[in-house]
Formats: sequence, structure tokens, C-alpha cells
Amino acid sequence: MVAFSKVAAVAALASSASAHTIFQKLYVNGVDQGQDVGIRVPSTNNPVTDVTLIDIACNTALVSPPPGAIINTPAGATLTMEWHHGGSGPDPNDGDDPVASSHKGPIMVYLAKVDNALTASASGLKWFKIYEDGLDVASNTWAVDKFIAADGKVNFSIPTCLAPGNYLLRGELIALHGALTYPGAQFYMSCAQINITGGGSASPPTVSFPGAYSGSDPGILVNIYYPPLTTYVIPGPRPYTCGGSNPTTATTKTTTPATTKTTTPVTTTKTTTTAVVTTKTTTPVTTTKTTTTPVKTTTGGSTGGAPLYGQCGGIGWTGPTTCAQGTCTVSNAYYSQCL
Ligand SMILES: *[C@@H]1O[C@H](CO)[C@@H](O)[C@H](O)[C@H]1NC(C)=O
Ligand SMILES: *[C@@H]1O[C@H](CO)[C@@H](O)[C@H](O)[C@H]1NC(C)=O
Ligand SMILES: [Cu+2]
Repeated sequence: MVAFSKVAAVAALASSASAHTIFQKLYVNGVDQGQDVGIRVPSTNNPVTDVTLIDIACNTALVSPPPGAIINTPAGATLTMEWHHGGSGPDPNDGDDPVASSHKGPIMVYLAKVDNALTASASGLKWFKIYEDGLDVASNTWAVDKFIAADGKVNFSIPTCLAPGNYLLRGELIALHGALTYPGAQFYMSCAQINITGGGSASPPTVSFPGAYSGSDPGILVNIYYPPLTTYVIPGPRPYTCGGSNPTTATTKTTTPATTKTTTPVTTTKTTTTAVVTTKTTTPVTTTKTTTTPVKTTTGGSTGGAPLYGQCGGIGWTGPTTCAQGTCTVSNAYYSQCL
């Protein structure tokens, strides 16, 4: 496996990247609305990666025709969206269900008012966000980590003040494991057809898809591995809250992190390979066959190394420089990754 060719590396990436996910079920106040019911599910779990295409609104290659159902929900209800790796519900034997653990990133929900949710085109809609979860920096916990722990379920609320009527509900998960370049971030979404009852008369400020995202957004073009993120800016506007202060724009893109070279405690002393010395009893030190570890090396050997998508090199990196799976690939001076 030494001569791991570019082609093989790409093939490996493609196959591992197939650990995707599909939003395929809704619950209203805990009541299961049924598999695929009222949801425009895509026929594959492949991600959208081009934020300029209409595909970014409600996905593409949808199961056709759209399920002929509208999900009724009171304003203020708690909804639960459920996602899985495959298209037909949970699979306890699938280690990548609901999504591969490498697919770290944010989860969000948007709504767009429509005349008829059954027939509304995904094109030209005006969207507002009602839910988002990104990165908890302190615990290094992503929305996707919690989502996996909850078997692909995410709770959120329909704002109480929204005008009654039909809406498309856009549930979205962004996987950032390949987001060091653009296109690279993987966008997963389905749109559900809902009818909100009760409510008020609020008309939140909106954004468009495509339009709301740019390939250079700090939450879309981002290295989630190194240096450690001190903040993560979730793409799009902040969620609408009834009676809250609702900025119309996509909020402060100002404070780009990255810059503050976190002063890693450079205690010098390149950790000398003491392990080697101790074994040989007699001759104290002196020679110690300088086994200069070839930092490059790849191989998919069985002896340790960084996991697939793990870091395997870069300035300041003191962890493994080989890959247990995949090939150590240089992304930039600060980051090499097993792909
Ligand atoms: C979602 O809400 C339900 C109650 O409606 C609760 O039982 C469940 O634990 C919640 N799930 C998550 C992931 O918070
Ligand atoms: C939406 O709910 C309202 C109130 O229950 C109902 O009158 C209307 O028919 C529903 N619309 C659709 C399309 O289900
Ligand atoms: Cu994937």
C-alpha cells in the first residue's frame, strides 16, 4: 500500500465520503408524522457543494413525485427532525448512521412562506432561519456530535408569532471535514411541507437560496482541525425570535479568528526518543542510531497512525505523522490530513 496513487486516494476519499445523510422524518410535539411523509427527500444522500446553485435550497434529484402531504403544526410547537445515513430510517448495523462522525459541522432550520406547500417551487423563495446550532468551543462539541448521540434527531420550535399558513421547512446539516477549500463543505438538506396554525402576523426578514451563502463565508471555508477554532460563525443570518432583536444581515463577519497564533507553550526540547535509549542496557547513550522518522510516509498499515480525516502533520503538530487509514495529504503549512 506504499505506492498509494493519487487515483487510489481519490477513490478512497470518494467512498468514505459516501457516509452522508438525509433528513427524512418529522415529529410534531413528539408525534411521528411517518417516514418521508410531507418531506421532499432526495433520492440519494449525496451532498450539495455549490452554494450558487438552486440545489442549495431544497436539494436535487428528489424522490418524485413529492409526497402528497402537508404536516400541520401549531405555532409554538416543538418539532423534531430525524436524519439517517440511508433513505429508509435507522440502521443499527450501520456505523455511519445517522452520519459519519467525521462529518462535523452545524445544523439549522429555515422556513419560507408559500401559498401551497404541496406545489411550491423551491426557486425564488424568501427564507428565514428559526434554529441553529454550531460549535461549543469550550467542549469542542459540534451540533453534529450531539445529533449523532441523539440518533439523528434534532429538536427546535416553531416561533409563536409566525403568520399561519403554508411554509417549506428547510432542515440543513453542513459537514466541514473537507472545508479547507471551496467547494469542500458538504451541504445536506431536505424541505418539508408544513402548515402552521394559530400564530400571529410576524414577517421576519429573509434571505434567498442561492444567495444566503458564499463560498468564502468563514463558516463554509474553514479549517476545523488546526489551529483550534476560537469561534465558529454559523452560515446565514441569526435565527428569528419573536419580539427579539433580529438583524437583517448575516451578522458580524468581522472577527475572523485564525490570526491570533495561539502561543503554544514552546518548551523547546524536541522530545527526544527516550524510549529507544532505555532498552539497551549497557552503553549509555552516545550513539542511539538516529532514527529520523520520515515525516512523509503514508501507508495504511495496522500500526497506529492518525485516523481517516485526522491530522497527520503541519507546523506545530506533535501528533502522529502517519495514517492508520488513508494517505497523509498536505493541505497547507499548518495542516496535513489523512484522506
Ligand atoms: C426532543 O424533545 C423530546 C420531547 O419532545 C425529548 O424526549 C427528547 O429527548 C429531545 N431530544 C433531544 C435530542 O433533545
Ligand atoms: C392549514 O391549517 C388550517 C387551520 O387548521 C386549515 O384551515 C387549512 O386547511 C390548512 N391548510 C392546509 C393546506 O392543510
Ligand atoms: Cu459525506
